[in-house]
Amino acid sequence: MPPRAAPQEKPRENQLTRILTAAAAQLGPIGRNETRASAVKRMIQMMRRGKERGVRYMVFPELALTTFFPRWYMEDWKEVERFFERQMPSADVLPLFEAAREYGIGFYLGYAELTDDGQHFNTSILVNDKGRIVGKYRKVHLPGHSEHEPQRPWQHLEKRYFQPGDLGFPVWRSMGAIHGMAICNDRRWPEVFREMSLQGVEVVSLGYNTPDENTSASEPKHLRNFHNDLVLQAAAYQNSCYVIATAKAGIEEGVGLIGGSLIAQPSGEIVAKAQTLGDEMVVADLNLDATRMGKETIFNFARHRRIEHYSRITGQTGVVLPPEGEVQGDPVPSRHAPA
Ligand code: CDV
Repeated sequence: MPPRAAPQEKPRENQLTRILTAAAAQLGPIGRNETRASAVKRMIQMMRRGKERGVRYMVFPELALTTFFPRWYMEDWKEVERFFERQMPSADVLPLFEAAREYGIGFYLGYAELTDDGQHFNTSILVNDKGRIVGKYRKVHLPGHSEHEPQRPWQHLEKRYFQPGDLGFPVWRSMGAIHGMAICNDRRWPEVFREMSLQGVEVVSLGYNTPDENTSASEPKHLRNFHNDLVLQAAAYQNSCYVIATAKAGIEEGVGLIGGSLIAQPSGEIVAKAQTLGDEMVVADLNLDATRMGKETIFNFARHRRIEHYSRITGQTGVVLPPEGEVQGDPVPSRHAPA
């Protein structure tokens, strides 16, 4: 029998042609009395450093302009709304947009949005390297509670202060990539990433404020960072995309926030991770063409998804248990039974 020819290695097309140098721009704590202008100044400092390192896109945290105010119960909505933005960019935030244009660096920014008709959202925007807003996302999965729970050491009142997002999970073409956005708790929900990857997403940006302790149930502290890595890496792998996740970190108004900002690549591996709990930039070259392998093979959705079996995903929220009682199954014939 003639020897079998070695399989020809397919040439890799467009190798290293689409690189987006990106950064997770982690912020250390922002105090209750810190001004937006001060937070913006810190972000611009990072942008300047990003420029020196060849960064073209930066991701800032969730609610990046103020302290994480849902930790306090406030009855007076005037007090609450002091943490919200009525326009974007406001005069305080405009310098960040100008820096983006000057340095040619696009960014993701999380903030509390108050609309003209009085709606409150936990929002992020995608701003391109010319300083223009190209996309907006409003957080869908709001964690926490809506009433004061005095037994907790601090509150998590996102369900009180925000409405669930009403924009779904769009994606946008910008800066040579297909971008999607999510915010904090969204990362724990695989549907979020699948919605975006069904639109071909290549880069998902996500900001977060995650306390280092679970105040609703007892849980070892180390799990907070473990679960962060776990869901972000799984999302990157199962959707063959990059995930840039950026924390607000450190002790903020007495509450510890996990850091661990990271960039995960389509293999699910972490390519860069924060070392500190302060202002820190984590940089990586995103090879956008590296998202194709997974999208064309094991996660080729058009070939492999079986939507006829997925109706519960959109038709049901809570768990519906099977009927009570153990299923008996058919009797198995015994080897020792008389013939
Ligand atoms: N800001 C958040 O959404 N925080 C949640 C906490 C409350 C668990 C998170 O998922 O990290």
